[in-house]
Amino acid sequence: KKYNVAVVGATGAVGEELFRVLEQIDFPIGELLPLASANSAGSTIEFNGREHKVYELTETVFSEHDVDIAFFSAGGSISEKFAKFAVESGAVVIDNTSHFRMNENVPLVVPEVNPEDIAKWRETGIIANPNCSTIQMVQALKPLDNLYGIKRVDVSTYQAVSGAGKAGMEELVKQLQDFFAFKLDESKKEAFMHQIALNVIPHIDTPQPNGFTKEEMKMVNETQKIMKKKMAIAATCVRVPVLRSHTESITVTFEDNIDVNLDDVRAALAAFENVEVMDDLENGVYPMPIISTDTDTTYVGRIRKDIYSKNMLHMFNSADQVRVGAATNAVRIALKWIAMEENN
Ligand code: 2RA
Repeated sequence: KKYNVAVVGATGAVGEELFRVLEQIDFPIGELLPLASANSAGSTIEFNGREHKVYELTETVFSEHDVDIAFFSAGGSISEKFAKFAVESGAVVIDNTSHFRMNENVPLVVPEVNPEDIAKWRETGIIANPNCSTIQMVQALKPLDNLYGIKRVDVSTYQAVSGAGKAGMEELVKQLQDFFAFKLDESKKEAFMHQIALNVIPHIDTPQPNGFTKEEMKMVNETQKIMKKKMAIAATCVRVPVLRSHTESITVTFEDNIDVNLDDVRAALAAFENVEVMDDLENGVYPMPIISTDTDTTYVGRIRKDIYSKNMLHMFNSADQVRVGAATNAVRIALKWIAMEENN
C-alpha cells in the first residue's frame, strides 16, 4: 500500500531533513505534498529525483489531496491551528512541535522506547514527537531502566544551534566569519556578549518560576511521560557553537541496592535499537557531534561508575538533532504506525 504524505514546514530545517529521511528509508509514498506558508508556497523541493511544488497550507489542502500521514514541523501555533483539519480529513498527524506533547490524550513517542503508545493515536488523530534533547536521552535511559530501575537522572546538555532552526545555523556561521574578519576589540565586546560563536549560552527557551528554563522542564516532563515513571530529573540545557548534533552528559542514580556492573550496562546499551556504544577513552573513542551528525544513531560513551556511590553511573551521548531529534524519529513513528494499521 502507498501512503499520501504531507510535510507542513517543507522549507524549514526539519522539513528539508524529512524529505532526505523519507528518500533514504525508502518510505511507501504515494503522493508527496510539501506545504508551507503563503510566502514560501510556489517554490519547489527535490524529492526522489523529481521537482515537487510547495503548496500553501490551508484548511482544505489535506482533504483536497487525500492525505494519509501529515508531518508538522512549522511551530506550535501552526500545529494548533491546522492539525485538526488534517485529522478531520482522515490523516494521522505526527507533530514535531511541543504543542500537543503534554496533552494526556496524545501519545508522546520515541519508537525504540514506547512504541506501544502509538496505539493511542485514534483518540485525537495526533502522535507527538518529543523534544530533540529528550529523545536521545530516553534512548540511553530505557535500557538502563530495564536493567536496574532508575531513581534519578541529572543531565547537562550541549545543544547545537540547529535547534533554533535554519536561522540559528546561519547566525553561527556569520558570527564566526565576522569574528575572524576582525579582532574582537573592546569596543565590539558588548556586541558579542550574547553571541554564540566561541561562546556557550546556559539559556534555551523561556525561564520558569522554579529557576529552570522551559527546555529543561521539557526534558523532565516529557521523559516522565515517555518512560511512564515519575523519576527525579534535573536538567541544565546549554546552547553551544555546534551546527547539527546535541550532546548530553548524563548521571544516572539507580535504586540504592544496585551495584552497577559496567559490562552489563554496555551490553544493554549496545543491544538497544539505534544506539551504538563508543567507549574507549584511552584510544580517544567517544561520541562527538562530528561523528553523529548526518546519521540516525545515538552514540553513547564515557560510561563509568561513580567514584563514591556504587548505584550511580555517568555517561555521554551524541545524536543529530535534526534527524534523531526530529525528522528520523517522526519517520520511525510513521513506519510503526503503518505496520500497526496494516496488521489490524
Ligand atoms: C532547541 N530543543 O534545541 C530545542 C528546539 N528544537 O532549541
